[in-house]
Amino acid sequence: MRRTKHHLAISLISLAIAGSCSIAQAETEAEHAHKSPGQYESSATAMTGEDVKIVKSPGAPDLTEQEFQKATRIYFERCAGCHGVLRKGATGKPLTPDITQAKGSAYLEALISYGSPAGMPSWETSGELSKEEVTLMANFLQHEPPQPPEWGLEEMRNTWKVLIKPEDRPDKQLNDLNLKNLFSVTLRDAGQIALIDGDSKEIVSVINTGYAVHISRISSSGRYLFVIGRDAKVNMIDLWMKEPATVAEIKVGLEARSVETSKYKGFEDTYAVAGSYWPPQYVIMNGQTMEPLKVVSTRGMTVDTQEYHPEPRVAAIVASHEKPEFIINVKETGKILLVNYENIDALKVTTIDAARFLHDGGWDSTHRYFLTAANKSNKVAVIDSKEGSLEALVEVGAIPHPGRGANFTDKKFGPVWATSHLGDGSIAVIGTDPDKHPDNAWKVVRSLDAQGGGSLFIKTHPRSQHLYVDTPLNPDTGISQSVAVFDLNRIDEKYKILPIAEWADLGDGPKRVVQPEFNEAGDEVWFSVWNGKEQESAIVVVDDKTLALKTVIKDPRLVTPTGKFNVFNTQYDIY
Ligand code: DHE
Repeated sequence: MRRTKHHLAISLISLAIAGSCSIAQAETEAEHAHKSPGQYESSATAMTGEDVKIVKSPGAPDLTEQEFQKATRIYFERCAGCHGVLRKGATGKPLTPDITQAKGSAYLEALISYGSPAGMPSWETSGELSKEEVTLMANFLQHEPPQPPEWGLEEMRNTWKVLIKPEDRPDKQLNDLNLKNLFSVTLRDAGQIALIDGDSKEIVSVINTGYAVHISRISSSGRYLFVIGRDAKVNMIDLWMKEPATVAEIKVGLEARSVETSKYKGFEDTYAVAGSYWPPQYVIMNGQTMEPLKVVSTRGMTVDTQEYHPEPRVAAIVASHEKPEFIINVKETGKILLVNYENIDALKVTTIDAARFLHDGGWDSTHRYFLTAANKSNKVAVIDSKEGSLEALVEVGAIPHPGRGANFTDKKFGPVWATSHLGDGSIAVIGTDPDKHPDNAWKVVRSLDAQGGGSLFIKTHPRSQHLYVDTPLNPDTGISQSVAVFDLNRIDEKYKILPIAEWADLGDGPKRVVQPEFNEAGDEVWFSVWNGKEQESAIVVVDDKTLALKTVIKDPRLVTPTGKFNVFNTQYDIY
C-alpha cells in the first residue's frame, strides 16, 4: 500500500529524532513530500571533518585527500546522526566497508539519490546533494570510517577559561532583576541566548554562547546559568553581576547536548556535569570555575544484544535530589548511569539496564522518580532515584518525546506524568504514585488524542489547570503553528487549539511553535515561534487562566528562539 505524504513525512521526522539525526535531514524529506513553506535551519553537526585521520581502504574507489575531507564533512553534517560517526548504525543502517563494498557504487548511489521507504531521505532528488556529491559519498562510504579526534582532559583544559575568578565576583546580587522570573532563551542559529525579564518582557541582555546553542540549566542556588552549544562549548553565566555575563567557559568535546549541576544537600553549586555526543563521554567539573576534574567514557555494551558500541552518546542528565548523584542517559547502549559524586576520585557508578535509545525526560512531582523516553523502543523508563533501581519500563506510543514531561493530578487516577510523541498524536498519561495509587502506578492510565505527531514538548504547572502540547514537526502547517490545550478539570473533552503563530503576526516562514514554558507564578505560558534565521521570529505569551493572548515579544535580536528556561522552574524542577 502506498503511504500517504503525511505518514511519510511524520515517519521520517520521527526517525530523525529517534536516532537524533539532523532534523534538517528529515525536514528535507518532509518538505519534499509535503511542500510546507519555509525550511528548518540545519542542525548540522559542529564537527568539520578537518581533523580526522584519513584511512584509505583497499577495494574502495580512489579519492583525493580533498575529496575525502569534503565527503567526511558531508557525512558528519548529514548522515552521522542516524548512521553514527563510526557508521556502526543507529536508526540508520550500519555502513562499514564490509557492507558497502559488497553493495557496490551503483547501489549506493541509487540509495543516496532516491532514499528508501525505511526512512533514508532522497538526497539528490530533494536537491540537497548534487549528482557529483552523491557519487563522492558512494565512493567515500566504501572506505574505513575516519574517526574524529578524542577530546580528553588536556584538550578541555586548553579551552577552559575563567574570565572572572570566584573571589572577584560579587558577593550579592548587583542588579535589580527579579531573577526568579528571568528566562534564558536559546537563540539557536545566532549562537546566543537572550535573557528576558519575565515581568517586563524586556530583553535584558544577549550573550554569545556556543554554536547552534541547545539548552540552559540553572545551578542549585539559582545564581549560575549554564548554557551548552552543539559544539560542546559550555558558558557559565553569573546572574548576580551588574550585567549578567560569562564568568567561565570550556569546550568539553566536539559535539554535545546536555549540562546539569549538583543539587543534593551539601553539594549545591559544587559540581557541573556535561555529556557529549563526541567523544562519547561525560565530564564532571568544578561548579564555581568549570575546571574539568573527571572525564568518563560511556563506550561499552548495549543493553539488549550486549555488543560493544563504540559511540554511545550522552543524552539527558538530571541531578538527583535524593542522593549526591547525576543521572545520565546513555543513548545507544540504553543504559542509565547513577554517578555518585561524593568522592570523584573513587566514582561509584550504578549502571541500570533500561532500553534503547534513551533521549530526554524529567522528574515526577515528588522528584523521586525520573521518567525518561527510550524512543526507539517506544517505552518510558522509570528510575527510582532513592533505591537506585529501575522501577518500571512503561509501553507508550510511537517515539515518546517528553522534554521534561508534565506532572499533574488526574481527578480519577491521582498524580500522573505525561509525554507526547513524535510518531503519533497520542499523549500517554502515566500514574506515578505507587504509595497511594498502587494500581495505577507505572501504567498508562489514559491516552489522550492531541493534534497529531511531530510533538516535541508538553507542559503544565502545579498552579495551572491546563496541559499544553506543541507539534512543531508536524508537516501540516496548521498544526505545527498552533498548540493543543487540554483542560485538566475536563480531561476527557476535546482540546482547544491556540493559533500561536497567527497571534505572532509574522511574515513568511515555517513559524514552528515550540516548547511551552511557564513563568514563575505559573499564570502565563510562553511559546517560541521559531522561524528561519533570516526571517522574523517571536515569543508569544498566553494568559494561562483565560487562554487569551497576553503579549507578543518581537525584537530583531530574537533570532531563531527555541528553548526557554525560566530560572525558578528550572532550578526547582517544576513542570
Ligand atoms: Fe534537543 C533537550 C538532543 C534537536 C530543543 N535535546 C534535549 C536533550 C537532548 C537533546 C539529549 C535533553 C537534555 C537534558 O535534559 O539534559 N535535540 C537533541 C538531538 O540530538 C536533536 C534531536 C538533534 C540535534 O542535532 O541536536 C535535538 N532540540 C533539537 C531541536 O532542533 C530543538 C527543537 C531546537 C533547538 O534549539 O535546537 C531542540 N532540546 C531542545 C530543548 C530541550 C532539548 C528546548 C530542553 C527541553 C526542556 O524543557 O528541558
